Amino acid sequence: MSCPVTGRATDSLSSGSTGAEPIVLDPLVRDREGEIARLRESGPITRIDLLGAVAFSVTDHAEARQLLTDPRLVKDINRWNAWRDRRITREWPLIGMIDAGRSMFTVDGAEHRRLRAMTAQAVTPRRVEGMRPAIERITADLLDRVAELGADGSPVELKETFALPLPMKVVSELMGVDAKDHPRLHELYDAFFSMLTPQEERLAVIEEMDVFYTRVVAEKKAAPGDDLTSALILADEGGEPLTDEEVIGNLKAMVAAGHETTISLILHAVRALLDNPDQLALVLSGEVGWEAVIEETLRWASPSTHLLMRFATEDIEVAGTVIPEGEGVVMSYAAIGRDPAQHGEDADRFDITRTLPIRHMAFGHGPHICPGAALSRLEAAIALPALFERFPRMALAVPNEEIRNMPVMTQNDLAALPILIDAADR
Ligand code: STR
Repeated sequence: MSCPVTGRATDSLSSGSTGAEPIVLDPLVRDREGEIARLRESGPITRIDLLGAVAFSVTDHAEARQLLTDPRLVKDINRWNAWRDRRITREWPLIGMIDAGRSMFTVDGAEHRRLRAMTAQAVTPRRVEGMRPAIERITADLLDRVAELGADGSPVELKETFALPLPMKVVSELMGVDAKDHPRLHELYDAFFSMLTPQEERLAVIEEMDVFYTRVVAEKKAAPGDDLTSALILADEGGEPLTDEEVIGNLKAMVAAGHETTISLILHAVRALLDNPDQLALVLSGEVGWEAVIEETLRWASPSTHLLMRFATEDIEVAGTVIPEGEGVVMSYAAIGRDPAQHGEDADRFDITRTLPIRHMAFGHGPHICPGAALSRLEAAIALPALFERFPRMALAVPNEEIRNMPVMTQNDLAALPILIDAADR
């Protein structure tokens, strides 16, 4: 069998790591659970092959926690040997995950603190809480549409109708992106993340996103609004405002992150509850709260499968392995969330009755910890109860095993989630 993306043999996909051979990750994600299990078996630090780029994967909670605060690991792609040697170029399908312009996502140290401070200031708990009415309104409107589509008993595709539009509407409202641009943005992000997109097309997509966000920033400069993009333009933390490139980079990062990851959180929570009716009953009766559902989903079905990438600025020894200077390090959050040393021997099980707080790392750790965590939790805490209150007899419209991941290596992205809004005999 050969890989449809690279044309290379994929026989090693199912055999896992043999000795010093890196684990070859499947760009089509045909067996996500199997891949996580193989990573866990060869952790805590193992080598993975991502479409021809070999990197170190961190699979355990303790090592991840340690490395995420280690200043010897940085985001600067110029510290990557493979990039410096031109073994990896813009032709590599995952390049957009690393070479994403100057933003708080791609810099470290004092520069990072400067870029991040203004965003952190802007995404205050008050501002997030202030989004509540908007999120409630958006949720209610989308649910009306779901009800309409499913009224005749036919299946409704919950990703397209609910989980996908919600986060884009919310993050756009926050950042000041116009609703008329949402359909195109959805297409662009689908093409950006899918490993089936020809690389030439992906580079054109990245270019179009840059043009788009450059225009948004220019418009906000001309006519500032009550949005975070305008706040980033106007902020002058210690007399040093952000450059246009930095504003554009931060805007891009926040829309991409706010959109892609929250879809995943909502869809996986719904899927897991519908696949575990006994647990859903505990939630619907009020015995277990939505917070437990959300935190368990983040742990068990981390929206970020592999976070690319950090680079070793010197040899780093961790858990008996040396990560040599210039090598890339990937945080494999999907595996980290399943670490039995952190979550118990049944870590592979979805179980909302775990004691809170569940100390997962789905939002990362250290200086780059997700600045949007509170917003995504709020979105899920509004969307999930609203959905199940509206459709208490909802059920999966296809067997759970038939639900597929998108051909996306870094994100836990479902292709679709068909549901029946009123399955009398669930
Ligand atoms: C996508 C492309 C882009 O224009 C900017 C960014 C920066 C933020 C990244 C985003 C990326 C991909 C998804 C990420 C997000 C930060 C959090 C999110 C990695 C590269 C996660 O999946 C955790």
